[in-house]
Amino acid sequence: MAHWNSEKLEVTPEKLYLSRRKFLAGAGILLAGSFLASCTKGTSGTGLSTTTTSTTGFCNGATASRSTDELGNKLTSCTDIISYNNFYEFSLSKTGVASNATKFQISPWTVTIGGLVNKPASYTMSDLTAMFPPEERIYRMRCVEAWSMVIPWHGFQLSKLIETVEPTSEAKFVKFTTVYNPAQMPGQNDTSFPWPYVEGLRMDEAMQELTILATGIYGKPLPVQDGAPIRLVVPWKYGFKSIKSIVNIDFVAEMPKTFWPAVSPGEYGFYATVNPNIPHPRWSQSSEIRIGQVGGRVPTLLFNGYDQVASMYPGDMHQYY
Ligand SMILES: Nc1nc2c(c(=O)[nH]1)N[C@H]1C(S)=C(S)[C@@H](COP(=O)(O)O)O[C@H]1N2
Ligand SMILES: [Mo]
Repeated sequence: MAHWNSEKLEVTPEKLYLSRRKFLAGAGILLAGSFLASCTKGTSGTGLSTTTTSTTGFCNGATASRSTDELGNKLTSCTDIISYNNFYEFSLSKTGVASNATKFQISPWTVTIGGLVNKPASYTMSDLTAMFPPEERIYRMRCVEAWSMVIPWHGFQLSKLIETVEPTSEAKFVKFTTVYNPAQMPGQNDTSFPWPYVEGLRMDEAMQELTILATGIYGKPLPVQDGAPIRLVVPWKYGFKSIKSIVNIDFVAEMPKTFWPAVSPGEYGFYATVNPNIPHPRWSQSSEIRIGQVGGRVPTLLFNGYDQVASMYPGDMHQYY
């Protein structure tokens, strides 16, 4: 049983979306612009607390240094974080990701860093954790579809990794790519999506001290459903920017073509900064449902409450949606 409030999210229910998509595919008119959001959200009260093989035991001994974030918001439970996910490579259903991810191989894993850098490099996960010992970061995560969590990540500042590869002066953006492995990621066999998932940041956003590469939650190694073994976390942007299971980081001169703007142009922008005053074309962004929290919606904060990033976004905020 879902234990957060059952108030309707202002989005198309997932089942409706899926049947509509099937219909469109059957009719041979699968329009890129017709997809629902990166975080299709059912409201049917399906069981977050249902235990599956893929989540059993994971949360035993989960630890965090505090029980709230810096604004006093309670941490989302470990169980909710690992059983309610967006990861289209495994499933379009939030509660189906974990069970479809059990056979995914995360070892060995190499992250290859290249493009406009003086010192391109390939690092294994043990290289990375040796070079950059993980620290805890408690961040709010706000999905573009108006739900949110408060997550105690473990990881390291992306800026530290960037400094080791020495980007050249031509490098203006950082492009991140998820692994392409259709044999182990069933969703990648759906060729109507432009796999692999790609994301990007402007160089100053990538260097911002809040931006991390996460390798754990609640003091445990990241489970596959949350983006194992390594994923980006950019807390002042909508959740779809925080790309999972990264294998490539490339420094580029032009703004990369990223997954959701490619799938659904006009709906999602490159910047995707959280902004309660700029609605999605189909729903308001002024409030959100905090997963696991009883008692109604909470207001959405500009930059998801991370005001320290404001100076990176001068002028009309519409250009940063
Ligand atoms: N590769 C990849 N990364 C992804 C996604 C995805 O489908 N594939 N979904 C994104 C979206 S829409 C959200 S809201 C967050 C969800 O992260 P979580 O499942 O760990 O809460 O991951 C983001 N990263
Ligand atoms: Mo999302």
